Amino acid sequence: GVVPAPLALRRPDGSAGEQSDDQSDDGGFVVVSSASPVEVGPGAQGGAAVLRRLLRAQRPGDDANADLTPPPGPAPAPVRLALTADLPAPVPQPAPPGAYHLRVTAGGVDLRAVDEAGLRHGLVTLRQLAGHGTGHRYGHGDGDTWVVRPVEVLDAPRFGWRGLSLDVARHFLPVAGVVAVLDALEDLKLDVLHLHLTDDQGWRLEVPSRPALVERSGPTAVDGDPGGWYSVEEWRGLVAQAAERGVRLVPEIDLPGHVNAALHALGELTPSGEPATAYTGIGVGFSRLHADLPATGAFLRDVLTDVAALTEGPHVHLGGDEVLTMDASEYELLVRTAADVLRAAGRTPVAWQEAASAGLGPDAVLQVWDLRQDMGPVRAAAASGAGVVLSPASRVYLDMKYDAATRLGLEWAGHVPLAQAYDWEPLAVVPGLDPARVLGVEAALWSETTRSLDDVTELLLPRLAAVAEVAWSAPDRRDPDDFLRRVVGLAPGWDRAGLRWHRAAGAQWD
Ligand code: TNX
Repeated sequence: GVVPAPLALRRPDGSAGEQSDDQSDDGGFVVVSSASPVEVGPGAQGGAAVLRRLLRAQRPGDDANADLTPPPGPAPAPVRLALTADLPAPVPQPAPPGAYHLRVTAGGVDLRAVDEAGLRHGLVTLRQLAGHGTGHRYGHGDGDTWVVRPVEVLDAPRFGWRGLSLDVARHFLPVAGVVAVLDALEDLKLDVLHLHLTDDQGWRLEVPSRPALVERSGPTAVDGDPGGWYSVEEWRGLVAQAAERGVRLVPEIDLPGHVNAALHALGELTPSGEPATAYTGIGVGFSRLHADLPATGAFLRDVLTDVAALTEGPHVHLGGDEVLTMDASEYELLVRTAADVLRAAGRTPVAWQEAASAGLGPDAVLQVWDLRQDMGPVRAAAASGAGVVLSPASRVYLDMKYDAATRLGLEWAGHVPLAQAYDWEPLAVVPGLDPARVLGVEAALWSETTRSLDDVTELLLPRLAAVAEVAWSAPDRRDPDDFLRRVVGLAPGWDRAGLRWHRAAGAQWD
Protein backbone atom coordinates (compact mmCIF):
# COMPACT_ATOMS: atom_id res chain seq x y z
CA GLY A 1 0.00 0.00 0.00
CA VAL A 2 0.96 3.61 -0.43
CA VAL A 3 1.88 5.93 2.45
CA PRO A 4 0.91 8.75 2.52
CA ALA A 5 -2.48 7.88 1.04
CA PRO A 6 -3.01 9.24 -2.49
CA LEU A 7 -6.11 11.16 -3.54
CA ALA A 8 -7.17 8.32 -5.83
CA LEU A 9 -5.75 4.90 -6.66
CA ARG A 10 -7.53 2.68 -9.16
CA ARG A 11 -6.85 -0.76 -10.54
CA PRO A 12 -7.84 -1.37 -14.18
CA ASP A 13 -10.75 -3.54 -13.08
CA GLY A 14 -12.16 -0.44 -11.43
CA SER A 15 -11.35 -1.55 -7.90
CA ALA A 16 -9.74 0.78 -5.40
CA GLY A 17 -7.81 -2.02 -3.75
CA GLU A 18 -4.20 -1.33 -2.97
CA GLN A 19 -3.08 -3.96 -0.50
CA SER A 20 0.58 -4.55 -1.13
CA ASP A 21 0.23 -8.26 -0.59
CA ASP A 22 -2.67 -8.69 -2.98
CA GLN A 23 -2.07 -12.05 -4.60
CA SER A 24 -4.58 -11.72 -7.41
CA ASP A 25 -3.31 -11.65 -10.95
CA ASP A 26 -5.40 -9.17 -12.85
CA GLY A 27 -3.63 -8.81 -16.13
CA GLY A 28 0.09 -9.11 -15.86
CA PHE A 29 2.69 -6.81 -14.49
CA VAL A 30 5.08 -4.15 -15.63
CA VAL A 31 8.79 -4.21 -14.96
CA VAL A 32 10.76 -1.00 -14.39
CA SER A 33 14.52 -1.18 -14.08
CA SER A 34 17.63 0.75 -15.02
CA ALA A 35 17.23 -0.94 -18.40
CA SER A 36 13.86 0.80 -18.94
CA PRO A 37 13.97 3.34 -21.77
CA VAL A 38 13.14 6.75 -20.29
CA GLU A 39 11.46 9.44 -22.40
CA VAL A 40 11.39 12.94 -20.96
CA GLY A 41 9.26 15.84 -22.06
CA PRO A 42 10.43 19.46 -21.91
CA GLY A 43 11.66 20.38 -18.43
CA ALA A 44 11.25 16.86 -17.07
CA GLN A 45 14.92 15.77 -17.14
CA GLY A 46 15.14 16.12 -13.37
CA GLY A 47 12.64 13.28 -13.08
CA ALA A 48 14.93 10.94 -15.02
CA ALA A 49 17.73 11.67 -12.54
CA VAL A 50 15.37 10.92 -9.64
CA LEU A 51 14.37 7.62 -11.25
CA ARG A 52 18.00 6.60 -11.70
CA ARG A 53 18.75 7.47 -8.07
CA LEU A 54 15.74 5.65 -6.66
CA LEU A 55 16.56 2.51 -8.64
CA ARG A 56 20.19 2.64 -7.58
CA ALA A 57 19.19 3.08 -3.94
CA GLN A 58 17.73 -0.43 -3.99
CA ARG A 59 20.76 -2.15 -2.62
CA PRO A 60 21.37 -5.77 -3.55
CA GLY A 61 19.09 -7.76 -1.32
CA ASP A 62 20.57 -9.82 1.43
CA ASP A 63 17.10 -10.52 2.71
CA ALA A 64 14.74 -13.44 2.34
CA ASN A 65 13.97 -12.54 -1.25
CA ALA A 66 17.55 -12.78 -2.36
CA ASP A 67 17.37 -16.25 -3.83
CA LEU A 68 14.01 -15.97 -5.54
CA THR A 69 14.35 -16.21 -9.29
CA PRO A 70 13.52 -13.18 -11.41
CA PRO A 71 9.98 -13.11 -12.71
CA PRO A 72 9.29 -14.39 -16.19
CA GLY A 73 7.61 -12.07 -18.59
CA PRO A 74 7.97 -8.65 -20.05
CA ALA A 75 11.19 -6.82 -20.71
CA PRO A 76 11.80 -3.55 -18.87
CA ALA A 77 8.94 -1.22 -19.78
CA PRO A 78 9.37 2.34 -21.00
CA VAL A 79 8.91 5.22 -18.55
CA ARG A 80 7.53 8.48 -19.96
CA LEU A 81 7.92 11.62 -17.85
CA ALA A 82 6.24 14.92 -18.64
CA LEU A 83 5.41 18.23 -17.00
CA THR A 84 1.91 19.65 -17.34
CA ALA A 85 -0.22 22.23 -15.57
CA ASP A 86 -3.28 20.23 -16.39
CA LEU A 87 -4.17 17.25 -14.20
CA PRO A 88 -7.64 15.70 -13.92
CA ALA A 89 -9.84 15.57 -10.82
CA PRO A 90 -9.71 14.68 -8.00
CA VAL A 91 -6.52 16.76 -8.16
CA PRO A 92 -7.68 20.24 -7.07
CA GLN A 93 -7.72 22.98 -9.72
CA PRO A 94 -5.34 24.63 -10.28
CA ALA A 95 -3.11 21.68 -9.49
CA PRO A 96 -0.94 22.47 -6.43
CA PRO A 97 2.86 22.11 -6.47
CA GLY A 98 3.86 18.48 -6.08
CA ALA A 99 0.75 17.06 -7.81
CA TYR A 100 1.10 14.11 -10.20
CA HIS A 101 -0.76 11.58 -12.31
CA LEU A 102 0.78 8.11 -12.58
CA ARG A 103 -0.45 5.43 -14.97
CA VAL A 104 1.00 1.95 -15.22
CA THR A 105 -0.33 -0.01 -18.20
CA ALA A 106 0.90 -2.84 -20.40
CA GLY A 107 2.43 -0.08 -22.54
CA GLY A 108 4.66 1.18 -19.72
CA VAL A 109 4.68 3.92 -17.11
CA ASP A 110 3.27 7.37 -17.85
CA LEU A 111 3.94 10.00 -15.24
CA ARG A 112 2.72 13.57 -15.63
CA ALA A 113 3.28 16.15 -12.95
CA VAL A 114 3.03 19.89 -12.39
CA ASP A 115 6.69 20.18 -11.39
CA GLU A 116 9.80 18.22 -10.58
CA ALA A 117 8.55 17.60 -7.04
CA GLY A 118 5.47 15.97 -8.54
CA LEU A 119 7.61 13.70 -10.72
CA ARG A 120 9.56 12.68 -7.62
CA HIS A 121 6.34 11.97 -5.72
CA GLY A 122 5.03 9.80 -8.53
CA LEU A 123 8.26 7.82 -8.71
CA VAL A 124 8.33 7.28 -4.95
CA THR A 125 4.76 6.02 -5.18
CA LEU A 126 5.80 3.67 -8.00
CA ARG A 127 8.61 2.29 -5.83
CA GLN A 128 6.21 1.73 -2.94
CA LEU A 129 3.75 -0.05 -5.23
CA ALA A 130 6.62 -2.39 -6.11
CA GLY A 131 7.12 -3.18 -2.44
CA HIS A 132 10.43 -1.30 -2.40
CA GLY A 133 11.85 -3.70 -4.94
CA THR A 134 11.34 -6.58 -2.56
CA GLY A 135 8.10 -7.27 -4.45
CA HIS A 136 5.85 -9.34 -2.25
CA ARG A 137 4.77 -11.48 -5.18
CA TYR A 138 7.35 -10.98 -7.87
CA GLY A 139 10.33 -9.71 -5.96
CA HIS A 140 13.79 -10.87 -6.61
CA GLY A 141 17.20 -10.17 -5.30
CA ASP A 142 18.98 -7.83 -7.65
CA GLY A 143 17.07 -4.98 -6.06
CA ASP A 144 17.06 -2.54 -8.92
CA THR A 145 13.92 -3.91 -10.54
CA TRP A 146 10.41 -2.78 -9.71
CA VAL A 147 7.48 -4.98 -10.62
CA VAL A 148 4.12 -3.23 -10.57
CA ARG A 149 0.63 -4.25 -11.55
CA PRO A 150 -1.41 -1.88 -13.75
CA VAL A 151 -2.71 1.04 -11.73
CA GLU A 152 -3.67 4.69 -11.97
CA VAL A 153 -2.84 7.16 -9.21
CA LEU A 154 -3.93 10.80 -8.96
CA ASP A 155 -2.39 12.71 -6.14
CA ALA A 156 -1.51 16.08 -4.64
CA PRO A 157 -0.24 17.17 -1.23
CA ARG A 158 -2.60 18.88 1.20
CA PHE A 159 0.13 21.10 2.71
CA GLY A 160 3.32 22.47 1.17
CA TRP A 161 5.41 22.32 4.38
CA ARG A 162 5.82 18.69 5.40
CA GLY A 163 8.76 18.50 7.72
CA LEU A 164 10.87 17.01 10.40
CA SER A 165 12.76 19.01 13.00
CA LEU A 166 15.87 17.13 14.04
CA ASP A 167 17.94 18.12 17.08
CA VAL A 168 21.62 17.55 16.31
CA ALA A 169 22.71 19.79 19.20
CA ARG A 170 22.01 17.67 22.30
CA HIS A 171 23.57 14.73 20.50
CA PHE A 172 25.35 15.18 17.19
CA LEU A 173 24.39 13.21 14.08
CA PRO A 174 27.20 12.94 11.52
CA VAL A 175 26.57 13.70 7.83
CA ALA A 176 25.98 10.06 6.87
CA GLY A 177 23.23 9.79 9.47
CA VAL A 178 21.52 12.93 8.22
CA VAL A 179 21.66 11.58 4.67
CA ALA A 180 20.00 8.35 5.85
CA VAL A 181 17.25 10.47 7.42
CA LEU A 182 16.93 12.43 4.15
CA ASP A 183 16.35 9.16 2.28
CA ALA A 184 13.57 8.29 4.72
CA LEU A 185 12.01 11.75 4.27
CA GLU A 186 12.02 11.46 0.48
CA ASP A 187 10.33 8.07 0.74
CA LEU A 188 7.52 9.63 2.81
CA LYS A 189 7.15 12.66 0.48
CA LEU A 190 8.36 15.00 3.21
CA ASP A 191 10.04 18.15 1.93
CA VAL A 192 11.56 20.05 4.87
CA LEU A 193 14.38 19.08 7.23
CA HIS A 194 14.69 21.64 10.02
CA LEU A 195 18.03 21.14 11.78
CA HIS A 196 18.27 22.38 15.37
CA LEU A 197 21.97 23.21 15.14
CA THR A 198 22.67 24.96 18.42
CA ASP A 199 21.64 24.59 22.02
CA ASP A 200 23.09 24.68 25.53
CA GLN A 201 25.07 21.47 24.99
CA GLY A 202 26.77 22.08 21.64
CA TRP A 203 27.19 24.16 18.47
CA ARG A 204 27.07 22.08 15.28
CA LEU A 205 27.65 24.40 12.31
CA GLU A 206 30.90 26.13 11.46
CA VAL A 207 30.27 29.88 11.27
CA PRO A 208 33.07 31.62 9.35
CA SER A 209 32.86 34.89 11.32
CA ARG A 210 33.04 33.08 14.71
CA PRO A 211 35.26 29.99 14.37
CA ALA A 212 35.40 29.61 18.17
CA LEU A 213 31.77 28.43 18.20
CA VAL A 214 32.62 25.01 16.79
CA GLU A 215 36.21 24.94 18.02
CA ARG A 216 35.10 25.23 21.65
CA SER A 217 31.49 24.06 21.62
CA GLY A 218 31.52 21.56 18.76
CA PRO A 219 33.09 18.77 20.83
CA THR A 220 30.55 18.83 23.69
CA ALA A 221 27.25 16.93 24.00
CA VAL A 222 24.75 15.60 26.56
CA ASP A 223 26.29 13.33 29.21
CA GLY A 224 29.82 14.03 27.99
CA ASP A 225 29.13 11.96 24.86
CA PRO A 226 31.17 12.73 21.73
CA GLY A 227 30.11 15.90 19.92
CA GLY A 228 30.90 16.99 16.41
CA TRP A 229 29.95 19.64 13.89
CA TYR A 230 29.45 20.27 10.19
CA SER A 231 32.22 22.20 8.49
CA VAL A 232 31.07 24.72 5.89
CA GLU A 233 32.11 22.25 3.22
CA GLU A 234 30.18 19.37 4.81
CA TRP A 235 27.17 21.63 5.22
CA ARG A 236 27.24 22.55 1.53
CA GLY A 237 27.33 18.83 0.79
CA LEU A 238 24.30 18.29 3.01
CA VAL A 239 22.38 21.07 1.28
CA ALA A 240 23.12 19.38 -2.06
CA GLN A 241 22.17 15.89 -0.80
CA ALA A 242 18.92 17.32 0.55
CA ALA A 243 18.14 19.04 -2.75
CA GLU A 244 18.72 15.77 -4.61
CA ARG A 245 15.99 14.26 -2.44
CA GLY A 246 13.60 17.18 -2.86
CA VAL A 247 14.15 18.32 0.73
CA ARG A 248 14.78 21.90 1.79
CA LEU A 249 17.04 22.45 4.82
CA VAL A 250 15.89 25.00 7.40
CA PRO A 251 18.79 25.70 9.78
CA GLU A 252 17.95 26.80 13.32
CA ILE A 253 20.21 28.97 15.45
CA ASP A 254 18.34 29.01 18.77
CA LEU A 255 18.20 32.48 20.39
CA PRO A 256 18.06 34.27 22.80
CA GLY A 257 17.83 31.29 25.19
CA HIS A 258 19.31 27.81 24.68
CA VAL A 259 22.67 29.54 24.11
CA ASN A 260 25.06 28.07 26.67
CA ALA A 261 27.26 26.63 23.91
CA ALA A 262 27.69 30.13 22.47
CA LEU A 263 28.41 31.58 25.94
CA HIS A 264 30.98 28.82 26.49
CA ALA A 265 32.71 29.60 23.20
CA LEU A 266 32.56 33.40 23.40
CA GLY A 267 33.17 35.01 26.80
CA GLU A 268 32.22 38.44 25.46
CA LEU A 269 28.58 37.31 25.43
CA THR A 270 28.46 37.00 29.26
CA PRO A 271 28.19 39.92 31.71
CA SER A 272 31.42 38.90 33.47
CA GLY A 273 33.29 38.48 30.20
CA GLU A 274 34.21 34.97 31.32
CA PRO A 275 33.14 32.02 29.15
CA ALA A 276 30.33 29.95 30.65
CA THR A 277 31.13 26.40 31.72
CA ALA A 278 30.21 23.72 29.22
CA TYR A 279 26.79 22.16 29.94
CA THR A 280 26.05 18.46 29.45
CA GLY A 281 22.76 18.09 31.33
CA ILE A 282 19.28 18.21 29.80
CA GLY A 283 17.72 21.14 31.64
CA VAL A 284 16.21 24.04 29.68
CA GLY A 285 15.60 27.74 30.16
CA PHE A 286 18.69 28.81 32.10
CA SER A 287 20.98 30.40 29.50
CA ARG A 288 20.46 33.73 27.76
CA LEU A 289 21.95 36.46 25.65
CA HIS A 290 22.17 39.98 27.10
CA ALA A 291 20.79 42.81 24.99
CA ASP A 292 22.91 45.41 26.81
CA LEU A 293 26.29 43.84 25.95
CA PRO A 294 27.87 45.36 22.84
CA ALA A 295 29.09 41.94 21.66
CA THR A 296 25.52 40.63 21.48
CA GLY A 297 24.41 42.78 18.54
CA ALA A 298 27.56 41.98 16.57
CA PHE A 299 27.08 38.27 17.32
CA LEU A 300 23.50 38.28 16.04
CA ARG A 301 24.41 40.23 12.93
CA ASP A 302 27.51 38.24 11.96
CA VAL A 303 26.29 34.75 12.83
CA LEU A 304 22.83 35.06 11.28
CA THR A 305 24.23 36.75 8.16
CA ASP A 306 26.69 33.86 7.73
CA VAL A 307 24.00 31.25 8.29
CA ALA A 308 21.65 33.00 5.85
CA ALA A 309 24.42 32.89 3.25
CA LEU A 310 24.77 29.14 3.83
CA THR A 311 21.03 28.59 3.32
CA GLU A 312 19.59 27.98 -0.14
CA GLY A 313 15.94 28.01 0.82
CA PRO A 314 14.00 31.08 1.96
CA HIS A 315 13.73 30.18 5.66
CA VAL A 316 16.08 30.43 8.65
CA HIS A 317 14.80 29.50 12.13
CA LEU A 318 15.85 31.75 15.00
CA GLY A 319 14.47 29.64 17.84
CA GLY A 320 12.91 31.89 20.45
CA ASP A 321 11.65 29.08 22.69
CA GLU A 322 11.73 28.63 26.45
CA VAL A 323 13.44 31.81 27.57
CA LEU A 324 12.60 31.77 31.25
CA THR A 325 14.96 34.36 32.72
CA MET A 326 14.37 37.52 30.67
CA ASP A 327 11.73 40.21 30.76
CA ALA A 328 9.43 40.51 27.77
CA SER A 329 10.88 43.73 26.39
CA GLU A 330 14.46 42.42 26.25
CA TYR A 331 13.23 39.14 24.73
CA GLU A 332 11.22 40.94 22.07
CA LEU A 333 14.11 43.27 21.25
CA LEU A 334 16.53 40.37 20.75
CA VAL A 335 14.11 38.29 18.71
CA ARG A 336 13.13 41.25 16.52
CA THR A 337 16.77 42.13 15.97
CA ALA A 338 17.49 38.55 14.87
CA ALA A 339 14.50 38.62 12.50
CA ASP A 340 15.65 41.94 11.01
CA VAL A 341 19.16 40.58 10.39
CA LEU A 342 17.69 37.58 8.57
CA ARG A 343 15.42 39.76 6.51
CA ALA A 344 18.32 42.06 5.57
CA ALA A 345 20.14 38.91 4.44
CA GLY A 346 17.20 38.03 2.21
CA ARG A 347 15.71 35.28 4.36
CA THR A 348 12.34 34.80 6.02
CA PRO A 349 12.44 34.30 9.80
CA VAL A 350 10.89 31.24 11.43
CA ALA A 351 10.47 31.05 15.21
CA TRP A 352 8.87 28.93 17.89
CA GLN A 353 5.44 30.15 18.99
CA GLU A 354 6.80 32.06 22.01
CA ALA A 355 8.00 34.73 19.56
CA ALA A 356 4.47 35.42 18.28
CA SER A 357 4.09 38.47 20.51
CA ALA A 358 7.45 39.95 19.50
CA GLY A 359 6.16 41.46 16.25
CA LEU A 360 8.33 39.50 13.84
CA GLY A 361 6.49 40.91 10.84
CA PRO A 362 3.77 39.66 8.51
CA ASP A 363 6.12 37.46 6.49
CA ALA A 364 7.33 35.42 9.50
CA VAL A 365 6.53 31.77 10.20
CA LEU A 366 5.58 30.58 13.69
CA GLN A 367 5.97 26.99 14.81
CA VAL A 368 3.40 25.88 17.37
CA TRP A 369 4.51 23.13 19.76
CA ASP A 370 3.10 23.74 23.23
CA LEU A 371 -0.69 23.69 23.44
CA ARG A 372 -0.56 24.74 27.11
CA GLN A 373 0.48 28.24 26.06
CA ASP A 374 -1.97 31.01 25.21
CA MET A 375 -2.69 30.83 21.45
CA GLY A 376 -3.95 34.44 21.29
CA PRO A 377 -0.62 35.85 20.04
CA VAL A 378 -0.31 33.11 17.39
CA ARG A 379 -3.83 33.83 16.11
CA ALA A 380 -3.08 37.55 16.06
CA ALA A 381 0.23 37.14 14.22
CA ALA A 382 -1.49 34.88 11.69
CA ALA A 383 -4.28 37.42 11.23
CA SER A 384 -1.61 39.96 10.25
CA GLY A 385 -0.14 37.54 7.69
CA ALA A 386 2.30 35.21 9.46
CA GLY A 387 2.36 31.56 8.44
CA VAL A 388 1.95 28.76 10.97
CA VAL A 389 3.61 25.34 11.10
CA LEU A 390 2.02 22.82 13.46
CA SER A 391 4.11 20.60 15.73
CA PRO A 392 1.79 19.74 18.63
CA ALA A 393 3.99 17.88 21.10
CA SER A 394 1.38 15.30 22.13
CA ARG A 395 1.08 14.18 18.48
CA VAL A 396 4.34 14.78 16.67
CA TYR A 397 7.10 15.07 19.27
CA LEU A 398 8.62 11.79 18.24
CA ASP A 399 11.13 11.98 21.09
CA MET A 400 8.22 11.03 23.36
CA LYS A 401 8.15 7.33 24.23
CA TYR A 402 5.70 5.12 22.31
CA ASP A 403 4.60 3.63 25.63
CA ALA A 404 5.98 2.96 29.11
CA ALA A 405 8.21 0.15 27.79
CA THR A 406 10.06 2.28 25.21
CA ARG A 407 13.81 2.24 25.89
CA LEU A 408 14.50 5.76 24.57
CA GLY A 409 12.75 9.08 24.78
CA LEU A 410 11.12 11.53 27.15
CA GLU A 411 7.63 11.62 28.60
CA TRP A 412 6.83 15.25 29.45
CA ALA A 413 4.12 15.44 26.77
CA GLY A 414 2.93 11.91 27.53
CA HIS A 415 3.34 8.79 25.43
CA VAL A 416 2.82 8.98 21.65
CA PRO A 417 1.64 5.64 20.28
CA LEU A 418 1.59 5.23 16.50
CA ALA A 419 -2.17 5.74 16.25
CA GLN A 420 -1.95 8.99 18.23
CA ALA A 421 0.64 10.45 15.86
CA TYR A 422 -1.87 9.70 13.07
CA ASP A 423 -5.28 10.52 14.41
CA TRP A 424 -5.45 14.32 14.59
CA GLU A 425 -6.55 17.20 12.40
CA PRO A 426 -4.05 20.02 11.79
CA LEU A 427 -6.68 22.71 11.30
CA ALA A 428 -8.18 21.96 14.73
CA VAL A 429 -4.93 22.46 16.69
CA VAL A 430 -5.27 26.21 17.15
CA PRO A 431 -8.96 27.07 17.45
CA GLY A 432 -9.89 30.15 15.47
CA LEU A 433 -6.77 30.13 13.31
CA ASP A 434 -7.36 31.13 9.69
CA PRO A 435 -6.82 27.85 7.74
CA ALA A 436 -5.25 29.81 4.90
CA ARG A 437 -2.33 30.67 7.20
CA VAL A 438 -1.49 27.04 8.01
CA LEU A 439 1.59 26.17 5.96
CA GLY A 440 1.88 22.61 7.17
CA VAL A 441 3.03 20.11 9.73
CA GLU A 442 6.43 19.30 11.22
CA ALA A 443 7.38 16.36 13.43
CA ALA A 444 10.20 16.89 15.95
CA LEU A 445 12.91 14.63 17.29
CA TRP A 446 14.82 16.09 20.21
CA SER A 447 18.01 14.23 20.96
CA GLU A 448 18.44 14.26 24.74
CA THR A 449 18.22 10.42 24.80
CA THR A 450 19.29 9.47 21.26
CA ARG A 451 22.99 8.81 20.76
CA SER A 452 23.10 7.28 17.26
CA LEU A 453 21.25 7.01 13.96
CA ASP A 454 19.76 3.73 15.20
CA ASP A 455 18.33 5.52 18.23
CA VAL A 456 16.96 8.33 16.07
CA THR A 457 15.20 6.06 13.57
CA GLU A 458 13.87 3.75 16.28
CA LEU A 459 11.87 6.72 17.55
CA LEU A 460 11.05 8.12 14.09
CA LEU A 461 9.94 4.94 12.36
CA PRO A 462 7.11 4.17 11.94
CA ARG A 463 5.61 7.29 13.56
CA LEU A 464 7.11 9.64 10.96
CA ALA A 465 4.96 7.85 8.37
CA ALA A 466 1.87 8.80 10.37
CA VAL A 467 2.89 12.45 10.49
CA ALA A 468 3.69 12.38 6.76
CA GLU A 469 0.16 11.21 6.02
CA VAL A 470 -1.33 13.91 8.26
CA ALA A 471 0.65 16.50 6.30
CA TRP A 472 -0.03 15.04 2.83
CA SER A 473 -3.35 13.30 2.62
CA ALA A 474 -6.77 14.84 2.17
CA PRO A 475 -8.96 14.46 5.27
CA ASP A 476 -11.43 12.20 3.44
CA ARG A 477 -8.58 9.88 2.40
CA ARG A 478 -7.38 9.36 5.94
CA ASP A 479 -8.48 6.35 7.94
CA PRO A 480 -6.58 5.10 11.01
CA ASP A 481 -7.27 1.38 10.47
CA ASP A 482 -6.38 1.58 6.81
CA PHE A 483 -3.16 3.43 7.69
CA LEU A 484 -2.17 0.75 10.19
CA ARG A 485 -2.64 -1.87 7.45
CA ARG A 486 -0.65 0.08 4.85
CA VAL A 487 2.23 1.23 7.07
CA VAL A 488 3.62 -2.28 7.44
CA GLY A 489 4.44 -2.15 3.72
CA LEU A 490 7.15 0.42 4.46
CA ALA A 491 9.15 -1.85 6.74
CA PRO A 492 10.91 -3.79 3.92
CA GLY A 493 12.23 -0.49 2.59
CA TRP A 494 13.54 0.50 6.02
CA ASP A 495 15.14 -2.92 6.42
CA ARG A 496 16.69 -2.67 3.00
CA ALA A 497 18.10 0.76 3.87
CA GLY A 498 19.45 -0.62 7.14
CA LEU A 499 17.27 1.69 9.24
CA ARG A 500 16.21 0.48 12.67
CA TRP A 501 12.48 0.82 13.31
CA HIS A 502 10.10 0.02 16.14
CA ARG A 503 7.46 -2.71 15.97
CA ALA A 504 4.88 -0.23 17.20
CA ALA A 505 1.71 -1.58 18.76
CA GLY A 506 -1.41 -1.31 16.62
CA ALA A 507 -0.02 -2.65 13.34
CA GLN A 508 0.50 -6.30 12.31
CA TRP A 509 4.19 -6.35 11.44
CA ASP A 510 5.34 -9.44 9.55
C1 TNX B 1 10.94 21.31 24.50
S1 TNX B 1 10.05 22.24 21.89
C2 TNX B 1 11.93 22.03 23.84
C3 TNX B 1 13.25 21.40 23.65
C4 TNX B 1 13.35 20.06 24.29
C5 TNX B 1 12.07 19.28 24.07
C6 TNX B 1 12.13 17.88 24.58
C7 TNX B 1 10.89 23.38 22.20
C8 TNX B 1 10.68 24.51 21.37
N1 TNX B 1 11.74 23.25 23.22
O1 TNX B 1 14.26 22.26 24.12
O2 TNX B 1 14.42 19.38 23.72
O3 TNX B 1 11.02 19.97 24.69
O4 TNX B 1 10.99 17.19 24.21
